[in-house]
Amino acid sequence: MSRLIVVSNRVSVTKGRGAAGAQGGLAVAMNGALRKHGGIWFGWSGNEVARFTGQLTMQRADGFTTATIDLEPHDVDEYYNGYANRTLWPLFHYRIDLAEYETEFGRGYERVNEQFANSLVPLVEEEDLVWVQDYHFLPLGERLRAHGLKNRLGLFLHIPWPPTRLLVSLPYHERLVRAMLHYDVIGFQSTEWLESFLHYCRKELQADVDEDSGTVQLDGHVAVARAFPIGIDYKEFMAFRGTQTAQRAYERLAGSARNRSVVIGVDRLDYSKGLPERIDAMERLFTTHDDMVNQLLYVQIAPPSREDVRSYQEIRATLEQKTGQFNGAHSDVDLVPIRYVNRGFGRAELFGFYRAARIGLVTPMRDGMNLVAKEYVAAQDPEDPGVLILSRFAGAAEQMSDALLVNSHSAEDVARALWTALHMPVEERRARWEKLNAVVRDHDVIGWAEDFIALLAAPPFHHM
Ligand code: GDG
Repeated sequence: MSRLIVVSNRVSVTKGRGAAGAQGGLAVAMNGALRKHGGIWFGWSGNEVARFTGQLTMQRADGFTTATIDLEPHDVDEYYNGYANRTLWPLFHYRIDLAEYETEFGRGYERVNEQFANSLVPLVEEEDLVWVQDYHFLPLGERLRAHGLKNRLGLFLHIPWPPTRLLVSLPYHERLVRAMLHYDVIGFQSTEWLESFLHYCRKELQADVDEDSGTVQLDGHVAVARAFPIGIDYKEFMAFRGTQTAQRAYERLAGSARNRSVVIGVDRLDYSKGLPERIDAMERLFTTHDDMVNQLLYVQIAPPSREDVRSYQEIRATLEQKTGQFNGAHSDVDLVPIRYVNRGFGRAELFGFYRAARIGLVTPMRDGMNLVAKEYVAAQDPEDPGVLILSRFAGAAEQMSDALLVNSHSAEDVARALWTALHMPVEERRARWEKLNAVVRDHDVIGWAEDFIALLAAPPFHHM
């Protein structure tokens, strides 16, 4: 079996499956795959140094090695806060109004990709499989080839792929996508993103595209693009069931709701997640139906993220203002309808909160997949499950058609779904939940990683 080299912006070692760990599914999946295959997890240390040296910090983890490098502050600004989070993230989430096109960001991004390639190449052995994660490293495959690497190179994109008409607004978009085609395997979360990518390659690059196999040929390179919908670590998550921490969290939320039905949202504080729009939907529901304040409690957990980026500071201010206004208008002396919580919780606690909620409100404006939808389903009581309201603009909607699928842009539509969910009979809730749960259970993150690695290891080489 070939060794595995994983590359991602940050590296995260878990203490083994089922540990109380605060890490998400991706860390668990990468740790699992690396333990199985042996190899190296390579990324940025998270540290800044005055002068870039490319020096590697190697550490032995359980069954594999981590290798990290430090970056200079202006690299972090231009590559990470800049090109990754102020250019690509908004553009790929269809927010060209927020995308910032700065030459310096692009230069920093290319520079850091080159630094990564430089430091990584000496670590790679002949038969190793190299698996690169996400939008931070779209051109890394091409950089590695430029250093003469002949290994199998794979890329998985965790976020959406934008429509061609939006992508062409990015300066040097052709160069970026051409560079991507040096990977052998390119994975997307859903067939929608995959199709957008293939469309771009055909239309803008005049590549030879075979839609059925996902094969893209250009200048003698052959890349295979496929959808690999990511999942949660179902077993790890289910291990929280019946734990004291989960039970206590459940009781704390259910008890304090005082007979109101709990609606829960759990999201990084990000403009792609549709958080202000949720309050608009609540507003619609509360103004069209009397007495909602006695029936619904909406709990939104929203740990801040990317606080150095202005659009994130703005979305936070907007949300604070809207929540305050809503609560001011609809509260009573002894009842507040929205609890907006600006911090993170442990995963066991999240399990308890999900279970206490009659409705899971997952309404991003755009999302690669969305794992909260899957966690919410997994945490439900099979006898008395809650209802998932899911945006049709999340990658997860392709697999989770038994949720109440909504247009997250329409306050009316989301308000209607909230009403329907609140009144849904237990038989229908069970029937929907059983199908959703089967999807979440049978397509977990372990299988996702295995499927990707199998394709990366399988097809013949085409390099010239
Ligand atoms: C990207 C893509 C894709 C949230 N709050 C807390 C907490 N979380 C955890 C959730 C969930 C994870 O963070 C969020 O995952 P999502 O999938 O919802 O979203 P992104 O962070 O935007 O992730 C996304 C994903 O990559 C994987 O490919 O699905 O589309 O955007 O696991 O539970 N975890 C803890 N406390 C919190 O307060 N412990």
